[in-house]
Amino acid sequence: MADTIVILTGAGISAESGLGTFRDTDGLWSKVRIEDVATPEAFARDPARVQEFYNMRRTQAAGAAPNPAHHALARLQRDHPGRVVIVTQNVDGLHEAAGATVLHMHGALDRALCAACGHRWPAPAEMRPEEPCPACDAPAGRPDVVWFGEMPHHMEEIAELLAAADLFVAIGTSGQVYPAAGFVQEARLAGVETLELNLAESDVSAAFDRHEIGPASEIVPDWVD
Ligand code: BJW
Repeated sequence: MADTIVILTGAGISAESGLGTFRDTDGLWSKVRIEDVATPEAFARDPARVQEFYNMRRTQAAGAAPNPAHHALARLQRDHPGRVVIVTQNVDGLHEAAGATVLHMHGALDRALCAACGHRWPAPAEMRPEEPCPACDAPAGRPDVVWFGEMPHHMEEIAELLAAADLFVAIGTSGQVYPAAGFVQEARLAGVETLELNLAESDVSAAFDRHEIGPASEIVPDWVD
């Protein structure tokens, strides 16, 4: 095994747990418009619509269980302490449910964030349009997720981890959303080996040294074991 591995996961790793992806046929963005639910402007315009969308997603995630791909990554991390970093764009919590520790670039469905004071707290199952902040009492509670135009989390830490890694692996992500889509280039510039695991070729497959095609529940355990 490579000395240190940085693994980036996307919606594809949770597809076989029953959670829809965003851009596949029948994906979430074919049913709702990004501009209606996944931007700060959408929340300012219609908080009820946005909370309803994320309440639905929170319910779905709470009813989902990790699949063999999540379990395989948790096993890899446990068997190689300090050498496997998992960065996820997913907000579903299935990596943690499998026992892994992950960096959440795009936030988490089970947390709420106060748009007025920045306080974070565990999200109730059903957030209200004017969810009160427990710290400052402003009716400004929103899902603690990263919308378009907002800065993803842990960016400096991820850049340092990528530059110091021996292997970068992207699993189940379409490579259409930045900055995560640029990690493969960052890794290559730093001389890091790159591997993509995906159900199909993605927009950025050609940028990887190697890629394996297949469902995550099969190709991730195969790669780990
Ligand atoms: C399987 C499978 C199976 C299926 N097994 N595989 C540079 C150029 C152009 C634009 C930009 C740029 N830099 C930034 C931008 C703007 C924008 C952007 O990228 N736009 C593009 C659309 C062009 N980026 C941003 O706005 C980001 N912020 C930012 O850059 O900030 C900079 C800044 C600077 C200064 C001040 C302020 C800011 C933020 C992006 C936030 C994305 N948010 C979302 C929603 C999160 C909450 C939620 O979940 O609702 O994140 S959008 C959505 O896309 C979600 C995902 O994490 C993200 C990525 O999607 P993912 O995971 O790749 O899923 P899919 O559906 O696209 O792909 C699924 C894949 O799985 C496919 O490849 C399948 O084949 C595969 N698959 N089944 C294996 N069984």
